[in-house]
Amino acid sequence: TDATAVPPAQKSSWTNFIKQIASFSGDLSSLTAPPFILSPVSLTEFPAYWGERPELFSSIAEGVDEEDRSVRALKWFIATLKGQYTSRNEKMGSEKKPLNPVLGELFFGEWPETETRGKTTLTVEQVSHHPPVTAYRMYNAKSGVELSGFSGQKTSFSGGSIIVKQTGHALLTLHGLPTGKERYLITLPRLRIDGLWYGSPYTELSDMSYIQCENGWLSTIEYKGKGYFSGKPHSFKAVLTPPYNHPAPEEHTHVIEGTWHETSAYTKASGFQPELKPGLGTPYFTDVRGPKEEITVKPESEQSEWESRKLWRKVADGIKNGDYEVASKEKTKIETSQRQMRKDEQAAGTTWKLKYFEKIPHDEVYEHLASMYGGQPPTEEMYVYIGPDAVKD
Ligand code: CLR
Repeated sequence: TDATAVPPAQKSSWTNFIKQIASFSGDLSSLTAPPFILSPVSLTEFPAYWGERPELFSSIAEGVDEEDRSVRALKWFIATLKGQYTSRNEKMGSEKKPLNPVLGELFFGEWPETETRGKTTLTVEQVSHHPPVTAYRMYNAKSGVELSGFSGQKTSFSGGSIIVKQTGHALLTLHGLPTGKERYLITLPRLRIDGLWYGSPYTELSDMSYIQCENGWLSTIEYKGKGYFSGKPHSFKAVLTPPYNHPAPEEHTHVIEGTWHETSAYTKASGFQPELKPGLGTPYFTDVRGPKEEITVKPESEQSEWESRKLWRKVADGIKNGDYEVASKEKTKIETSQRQMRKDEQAAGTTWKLKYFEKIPHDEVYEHLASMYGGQPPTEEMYVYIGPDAVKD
């Protein structure tokens, strides 16, 4: 096959890169990729995808009961997938290799307050360099909706595709409901990076992910690509089921099908929210064909040296301008200074101190919620947000 999207001068280096990937499993970030596939954006910016539908996020707390809030949590989650998994293709022509964050790298931003919603803020910190792990916290004080979590990847190669198992989880907490707080565990789908031979990688999702509310409502989301149940790429089917002791489970089971990058709709009429019945009222459960709202970030002149865009500016400019010599020289500078910091720490018998998060080896909330649907792994670590506006309740 001809790697049509690969610039002629980079063909052999692309073939080499693919071969490296194929004979390798673990942390892709350390592999050297040809310039055409490099993205000028660091992985610390990726948690911003969670916030690009700010109205859907803050309005989760407006649900009238547990069922309504679970529906809203599912709707917001599905609506973030397009940004998470197809936006590089839209912006840069294909999936690309993001910049590999340094330990301690930070990313901040917000979605400003409007008439219909309060301000949502995002704090991201790179909490491990090898393997890369990113911790994040997103918070809307007005509605009391908070998302916190961490993200890592385990990669392998199979049938010509990169398989990415996401590690980590997210917790969605609704603070200050009349009934107290309500927590949801969100797990993450598996990725398959296809299109490698052609030099135009794209992401498809597979397997399942879950949104388990502590009051028993559970969304099970199944992902399929081309050639599976709908034959369309980026397809999913989500089933929201009530707690085991619910008096009318059948009428309160919600089934939604569609594509996460375009539209989805109820395929089984639910007794609840009759306006969402197929063919009635609002036709779609999610419709993300319209624009999303990107995060607002302070100008670099006001950022610290540790903030992602400022830290990587020269590398990013090199990549964008096609000046890969500059990009690689600047990248080496950053890496050398990181190595020196690690050496100095070792000599002094200290370790790097996280600024906004604290690592806990076992997350009891995760354990409790994962046990409700038999989620794996049975236990997991967590990075708890300890910034100035941490919510204590
Ligand atoms: C990071 C966490 C986000 C969702 C997300 C989307 C795309 C993923 C990314 C995560 C991790 C890094 C990733 C990327 C797609 C490609 C890239 C797996 C999971 C790898 C490292 C790059 C492979 C290189 C090819 C493009 C050649 O919430």
